[in-house]
Amino acid sequence: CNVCASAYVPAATSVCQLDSSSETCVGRLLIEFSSQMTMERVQKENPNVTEGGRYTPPDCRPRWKVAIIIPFRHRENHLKYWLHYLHPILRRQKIDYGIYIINQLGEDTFNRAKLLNVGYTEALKDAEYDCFIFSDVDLIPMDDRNLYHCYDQPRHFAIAMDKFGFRLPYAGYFGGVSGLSKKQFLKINGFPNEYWGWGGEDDDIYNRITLNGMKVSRPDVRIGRYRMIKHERDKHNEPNPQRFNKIQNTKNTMKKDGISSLTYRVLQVKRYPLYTNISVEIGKPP
Ligand code: BGN
Repeated sequence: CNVCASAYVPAATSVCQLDSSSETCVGRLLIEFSSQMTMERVQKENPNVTEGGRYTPPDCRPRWKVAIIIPFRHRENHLKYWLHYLHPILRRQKIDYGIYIINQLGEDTFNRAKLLNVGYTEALKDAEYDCFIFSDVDLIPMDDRNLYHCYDQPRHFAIAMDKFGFRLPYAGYFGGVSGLSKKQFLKINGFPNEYWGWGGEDDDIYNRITLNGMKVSRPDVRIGRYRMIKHERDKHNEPNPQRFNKIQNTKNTMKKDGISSLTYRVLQVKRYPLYTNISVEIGKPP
């Protein structure tokens, strides 16, 4: 009936709230990494996730559209656990999201922050995201009240990791899992591209935030708890000896080094059921 169809106006659904329906947050979670995990199992557990790792809550209007960006190389086993735990958590949180794995091709020195800049840029080619959450692949939240969306100020989520005795290792720590709205991200010219190897890039991002008049927002310490999957030190990600110097210079470097100066080459975009995998060449240290 065409007449009926055109006359039908769907009722405006309400803005997502955590107490608004049956499946809601449960609080503290049991997180362990000893059981065998397979991608097939995780796929069966998450039939509502659509191709490329996308999900939208069916019963409410989400405030944010969130791209979750994971810098990656050779951590397939960690990724299975991450997807196994995070998809159900994000669904309970009623987040509208997409998962982007940014895979650094080749064996040159790893560059986490540059991969995060690539993730920001590539995700925006997919959809109009207005919130970006940057997560390491080995960090699993232990409480689903730690909400994966954006806030008035740049957010630091991973504030109480098991390896640091469930507290911040230092007041300005911004590592592990963090989130910025598109506006916040652009205000700091994105992240630095020039930190090759381990360490300091998160401190540089923290500096960018405070130098631009923002401050970091954090969850309650009882809620921002994380388990890290234990692993050996990665190859080709040695501690960067330049990091001590570089973090002293953020004020001078941030204007030219960032999303404004990003160059890279995408070699492959592959959409899997639970995530989108973007393989990139990002060059090597000068
Ligand atoms: C800091 C690192 C961070 C890292 C944390 C936690 C540096 C810069 C020179 C002091 N910063 O020391 O990148 O996330 O430890 O491991 O090394």
